Amino acid sequence: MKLGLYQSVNIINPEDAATLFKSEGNYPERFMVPPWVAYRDFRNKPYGVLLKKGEAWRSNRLVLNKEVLSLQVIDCFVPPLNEVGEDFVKRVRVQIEKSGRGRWTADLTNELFRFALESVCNVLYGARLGLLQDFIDPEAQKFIDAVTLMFHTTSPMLYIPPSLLCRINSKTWRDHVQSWDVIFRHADKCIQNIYRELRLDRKSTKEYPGILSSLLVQDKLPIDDIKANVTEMMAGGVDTTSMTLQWAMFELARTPVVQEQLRAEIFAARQAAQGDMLKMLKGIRLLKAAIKETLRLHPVAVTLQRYTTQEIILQDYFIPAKTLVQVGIYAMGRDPKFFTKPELFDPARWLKMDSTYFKGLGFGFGPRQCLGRRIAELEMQLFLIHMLENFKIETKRGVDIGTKFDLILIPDKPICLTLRAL
Ligand code: HEM
Ligand code: 2DC
Repeated sequence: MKLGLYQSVNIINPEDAATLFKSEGNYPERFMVPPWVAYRDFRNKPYGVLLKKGEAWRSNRLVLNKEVLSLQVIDCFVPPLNEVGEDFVKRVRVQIEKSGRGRWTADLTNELFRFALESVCNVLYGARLGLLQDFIDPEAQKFIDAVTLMFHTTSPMLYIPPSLLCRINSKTWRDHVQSWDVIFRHADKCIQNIYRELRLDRKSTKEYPGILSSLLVQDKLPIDDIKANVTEMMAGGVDTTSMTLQWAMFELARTPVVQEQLRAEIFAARQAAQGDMLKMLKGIRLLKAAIKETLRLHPVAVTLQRYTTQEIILQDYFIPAKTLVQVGIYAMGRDPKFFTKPELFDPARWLKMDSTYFKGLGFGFGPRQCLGRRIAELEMQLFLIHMLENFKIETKRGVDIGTKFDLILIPDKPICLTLRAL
C-alpha cells in the first residue's frame, strides 16, 4: 500500500505475522506517529519508550519491564486495582438507587475514562485521585478530555507533515499541541507531588508505593526519562482499557448466555479462593478468554507495524530490509479464514481452537509489545469480576455499533448500557 508519503506491506495471515515477529531482533521499531514526535521536538520534551529508538529505547525498556510488566511485580498491582474496581461498583449502586428503578441506563464512556485514569494512577502513584466520587477535580477531567482530543487530532495529521501544519498554524495542530500541553502539565503535577512526598519522607512504608516511587528510589533511570515514561503510561492508560471494557460489556449484553457462563465461573472461583484475590485470578480462564475475544473484534490498534531489519519472505514475496510491514489485526480478527464464524462473540473459541498461534495480538508482540499490558489485563479482569458479580449488563436489541478510526479504534456511536442490580 502507498498512502501519502508512506509505503507499507500489509499482511493479515497469522503465519506471516509469526515470520515478521520472529525476525524483529532486539530493537524492534514500529511506525512513529509523526505528530507525537513533532510535538516533543516543538516543545523540547523528552521521549519515553513510545518514541525512543535503539539503545536508548532498550535500556529504558529493560528498567521499566521490571517495574511494570514482570511477574515479580504484577501481583502488587492487584490490591490497588481491585480497590478501584470495587469503588466503581459502589458508584453504580448509588446511580441505581437514585434512579429508583433498580437499574441504571447510560453511555458509560466518561465514567469508564475516570475509572481507567483512577486505576492507572493508583498503580503509578500509589495514590487515589477520587475520580469515582461526586466531586471531580476539574484538572483530572481536563486531562481525560485532552487525551481524547490528542488521539482525535492525531489521525488527520498522520499523512500530512506536521511541520507544514505548524507553519500554516492549522486548527488541528493547535488543538494537538494544546492537548499534549495539558497532558504533560497535569502528569508533571502528579509526579511532583510524589517526588515531594518522597523527599519529605512522608510516605508510610506499609502501603503500596507505586511505580513512580519505585523508579525514583531505584535511581536506574535519569529523572527526565522517568517523567517521560510515567507521562506516557498515564496518558496511555485512559482510552485504551476504558474502550475495551465498554466493548466487552456491550458484547456480553448482546450474548447473555456467555454473560451467565462468565458469572458462574466467577462465583465458582470466588468460592474456591476464599477471599484470596490472587488465587481467584487463576480460576477465571473464560473471563480472560472473553477479554481476548473482545480485543479480537475490537482491537485498540488497527494494525501492528514493524520495520524489517533483514530480508524476509512472506508468501513467496521477498521483503527487503527497512520495509514497513503492517499486521492488520482488525482485519485478521474478522476473517473467516482464521476464525470460524468471526461475527460470533465466543470466548470459548480461545480455549478450544487447535491453534491460537499468532492470533491473539491485541497488545502487540515481543520486546516492543504494550508496556501496560499486565496493568491493563489485571485492571480489566478485576473490573469485569466485580461488575458481573453485582450487575446484569443489558443493551437494546438490534442496535448495531460500527467501528470508527480515531487513531485508536472506537465505537462509531454512543453505546448505551443498562446495569441492573442482581
Ligand atoms: C504500546 C495496545 C493499554 C502503554 C502498545 C501497542 C499496542 C497496545 C498494540 C503496540 C505494541 C507493539 O507494537 O507490539 C494496548 C491495549 C491496551 C493498552 C489493547 C488496553 C486494552 C495500555 C496501558 C498503558 C499502555 C494501560 C500504560 C500503563 C503503552 C506504551 C506503549 C504501548 C508505553 C509503547 C511501548 C514501546 O514502544 O516500548 N499498546 N495498550 N498501554 N502501550 Fe498499550
Ligand atoms: C495508529 O497508522 C494508526 O497503545 C497508524 O497506549 C499506525 C499506528 C501506530 C502506533 C499505534 C497507533 C496506530 C494506535 C495507538 C497505539 C500506537 C502505539 C501505542 C498506542 C496502539 C495503530 C497506544 C494507544 C498507547 C498510547 C500512549 C500515548 C497516549 C502516550
